[in-house]
Amino acid sequence: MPEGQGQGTGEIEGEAAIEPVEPASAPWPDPLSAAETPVEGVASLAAGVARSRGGFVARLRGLLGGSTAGGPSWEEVEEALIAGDVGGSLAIDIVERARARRDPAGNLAAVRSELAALLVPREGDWRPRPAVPGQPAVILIVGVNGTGKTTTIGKLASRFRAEGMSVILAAADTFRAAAIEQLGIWASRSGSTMIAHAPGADPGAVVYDALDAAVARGVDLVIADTAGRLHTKVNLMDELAKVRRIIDKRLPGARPDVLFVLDATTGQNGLAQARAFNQATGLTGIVLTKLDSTAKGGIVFAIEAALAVPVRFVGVGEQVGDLLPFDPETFVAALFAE
Ligand SMILES: Nc1nc2c(ncn2[C@@H]2O[C@H](COP(=O)(O)OP(=O)(O)OP(=O)(O)O)[C@@H](O)[C@H]2O)c(=O)[nH]1
Ligand SMILES: [Mg+2]
Repeated sequence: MPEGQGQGTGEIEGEAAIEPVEPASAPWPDPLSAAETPVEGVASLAAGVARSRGGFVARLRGLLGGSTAGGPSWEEVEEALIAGDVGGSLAIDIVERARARRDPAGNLAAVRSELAALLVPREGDWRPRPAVPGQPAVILIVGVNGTGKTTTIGKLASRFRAEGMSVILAAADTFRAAAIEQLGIWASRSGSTMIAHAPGADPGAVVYDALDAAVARGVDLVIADTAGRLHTKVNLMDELAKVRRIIDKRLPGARPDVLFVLDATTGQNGLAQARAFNQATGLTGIVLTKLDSTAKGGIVFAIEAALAVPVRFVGVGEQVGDLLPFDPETFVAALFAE
């Protein structure tokens, strides 16, 4: 463990010699202090999808928006959808159905409606809930390397702390000491507690201990970080499946949320990733990060259509406030706003 591990972090616990930095007199920070934590850079969805709106959607508008004397070039519409990461076969389907609609509101409206229809219905205002009353709610965060998992956990912890929930962060990315430190900083910022073991420890054991601690203290929510891994590495995917099973073992019937964190700039490979993680862990939701950095927001439609798993949040920046709940109608409206 490097010298100074945990400095400036929240309460840190674990069997493997990570000492609490400041033994807190109260088990939880005053909720007021969490409420006072500035939620910087609160971003709007419209700003977050600005690149996509100016990118593939602007191209669609150019092709379909104006007078369509002689009819639009549907082939180019298909190309624009593919360029926006909607995916090849889906683009063909959308064009076919949009043409068949003969929408009195116009061809752009037809394509917009077909895209919107791909998004899976969901209850609004999602938040983690325990399946068994009295148990903590559990969120397991998974994804390939560098997609924004740990940052998303920090944003989620801040959000739910501000709503008055008590939160434990499980540092189950034991691959690097720096990963534990990074999570510790987010624990401190959000007024959460981190449960960590030493680097190299068994991630399942970290999650098990975090759940134990949550049950013992009546904590509302446990969010587990995991190491980024390539979806093609069988042994690493097996390890993740094991972590998932450990949650069931410690909290039978818990039905944890498993959120797959996808970097929106990844392109169609994101679909293959999502399928592999879904197979290993049974995804219940998706967080699409870095939407601010891409003009290809069409991946949202591709992934929901392929997996029937809802996008729960989108990341639109690096600050704590840059995580927005995903609502299909608002998303489509923001994309197609003039
Ligand atoms: N622009 C932008 N950057 C983001 C967003 N989310 C995360 N990032 C950045 O992406 C980088 C990687 O974020 P991490 O949270 O460390 O990613 P990770 O998935 O935990 O990485 P590993 O643990 O190494 O697999 C950081 O520089 C983050 O600030 C987002 O929504 N928008
Ligand atoms: Mg990480």
